[in-house]
Amino acid sequence: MKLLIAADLHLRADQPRCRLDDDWRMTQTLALRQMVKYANENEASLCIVGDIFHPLSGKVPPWVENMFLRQIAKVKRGTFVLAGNHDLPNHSWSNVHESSFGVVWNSKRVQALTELGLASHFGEPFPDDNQGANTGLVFIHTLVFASAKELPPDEKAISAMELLAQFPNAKWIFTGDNHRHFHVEKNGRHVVNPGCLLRQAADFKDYQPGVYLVDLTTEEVIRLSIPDDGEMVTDAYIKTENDRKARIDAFIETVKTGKAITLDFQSNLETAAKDIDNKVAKMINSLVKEANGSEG
Ligand SMILES: [Mn+2]
Repeated sequence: MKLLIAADLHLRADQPRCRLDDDWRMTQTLALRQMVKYANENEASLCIVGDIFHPLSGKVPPWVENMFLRQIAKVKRGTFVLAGNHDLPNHSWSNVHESSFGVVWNSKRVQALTELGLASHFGEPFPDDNQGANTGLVFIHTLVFASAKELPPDEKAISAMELLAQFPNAKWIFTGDNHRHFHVEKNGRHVVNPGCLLRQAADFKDYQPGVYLVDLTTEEVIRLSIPDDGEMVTDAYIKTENDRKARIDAFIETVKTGKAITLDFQSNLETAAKDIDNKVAKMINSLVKEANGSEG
């Protein structure tokens, strides 16, 4: 049996700030199409280990839901899913019918990952009637890193080794949440984390998104790339934000050092407002007006 392991699709209507695509909808459609193509040409079942959709509200517009449903309709050997933290409003399964994941769940185009292995929706306990509990497969949406030295200090993250220790009966553990892919193998046991489907942050510019093809019989694990043009990822918005911060810092510094400052607070503000960006200038002008108003 072969599985195509994907996670963290983060499908969304709004284009991420780091993306320069002319047609964000088409970019997402092509990525989904490639994922489905990989599943079919390898005769694999598609397994999506959480975060199909992006907004933390769990809700995307119908066209995003339909974009996903129309593509997975072509999968020949079944699409299996579980909900990630982005899929459930307030991270609770009790809200599933308020979510876009719920639309997918009720569509009959997907099956539960509990049919293949031990699986639970984000934040939910593993169900008692877990049909696939004894297959040696575990599917879980939780933050895992390949090694202990990569663990961020302040997050609830664990290492692949810790995860293997938590599930001593698992031969394969498939994870979602960490957007950077890895595959760790230890004594014939595996942790496979496919990472994101498309780059959605500037620090992923040099990252190649993809999925894993896993053959449970031969134990072969193959990384397959999802085409995603690195030129479509920019950090320009970060520079713009930094420039803006630098201008505000310069203004504060001017005020602190008293350089070019008169004793008239209002004229100081008006002078300063000329040098800074519109939003702050407007804010200062409205404050000046408010101050004038309160005098009168
Ligand atoms: Mn995610």
